[in-house]
Amino acid sequence: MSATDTRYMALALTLGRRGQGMCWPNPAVGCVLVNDGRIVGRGWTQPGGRPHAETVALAQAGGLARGATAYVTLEPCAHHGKTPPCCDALIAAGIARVVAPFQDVDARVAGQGFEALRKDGVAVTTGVLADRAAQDHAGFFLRTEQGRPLITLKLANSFDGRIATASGQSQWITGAQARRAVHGMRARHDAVMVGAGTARADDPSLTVRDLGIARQPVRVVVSRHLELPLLGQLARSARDIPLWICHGEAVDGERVKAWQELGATLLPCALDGLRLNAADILAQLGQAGLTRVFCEGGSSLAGSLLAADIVDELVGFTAGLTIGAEGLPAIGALGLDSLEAAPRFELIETRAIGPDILHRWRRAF
Ligand code: AOF
Ligand code: ZN
Repeated sequence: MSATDTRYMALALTLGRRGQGMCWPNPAVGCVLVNDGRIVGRGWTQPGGRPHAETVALAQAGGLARGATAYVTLEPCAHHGKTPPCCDALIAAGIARVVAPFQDVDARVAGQGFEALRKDGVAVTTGVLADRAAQDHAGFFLRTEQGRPLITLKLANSFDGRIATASGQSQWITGAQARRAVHGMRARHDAVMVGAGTARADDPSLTVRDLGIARQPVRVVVSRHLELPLLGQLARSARDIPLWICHGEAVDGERVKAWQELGATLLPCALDGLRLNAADILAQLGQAGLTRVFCEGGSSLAGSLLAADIVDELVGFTAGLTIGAEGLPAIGALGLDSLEAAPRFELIETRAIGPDILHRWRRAF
């Protein structure tokens, strides 16, 4: 592995991240073609998952792909899906060498892409920036291997961890810059998820605004009894932007019908005492194809996800005001009996954002 390989792979990873949130259930892959020290093609997985990154980069390079090195952020696919295999396309274009971080976890590929390339005389180097690539593909890996999407839990709260006053006032705790940053984060996820309490209290639209993105994230609302306002923003836009509602199995048939008529997709989930089972919610979302879910609370849903130990990343926006013990806590009861049982996270970033602090944490293993 050389410094040159690392540099071009870093570029391919940056390009691949452009597809995050847009190409589920496929992974967001990046590809850079380099011929004689010159970049001749760049590509990333397109909205909806196709064309694949390599196809885009090869089309750009044309004849200049002959003899080039392809830096791809995942093993090139070997299967005949809706498009022909990328490894065949790389071979046909005369690519001399492929550099990738690791094998694909999709059973249809799983080493067969590398094998086909080597068999045709293409040199293959693996292991380049594998840690970084594993972070970027974490959602795709989790879905493929564990059947659930990656979960980022975002909370915007006061210095003392409150998300509203006792009377429910919450707009606004954090500033405009932090709220804008949230739209950028929503865009990089396949879905934005909230609990029913938040949907009722805030009447959110849960869309990405002012960023000109190719595909809006799915809106997911978790509501055991399907008690959501039929005249709110979510209901009004359910025909245009996907709205999925996770609910308990025994719900009022009229409500089911009303939401279906509005265009929502209903996902029945198993119960866990009085709440929906958090692991089952994620299993349903994984089954439906989601790889990256951005949960924006409220406290009850945040508590369920954390208690089930299925939060992969925490994003906190902390504002310089205090609300006091009577305010609504950001995270509901976890039922811990000792500190050892508390879900722990490792700090990955802190940054001032306007008058607030952004901090990001990743699940400690
Ligand atoms: C690549 N380059 O850009 C992506 C790949 O449904 P299909 O036919 O599009 O295949 C989806 C699978 O292809 C997906 O599960 C993963 O294994 C791979 N994704 N492969 O060579 C790409 N997005
Ligand atoms: Zn492919």
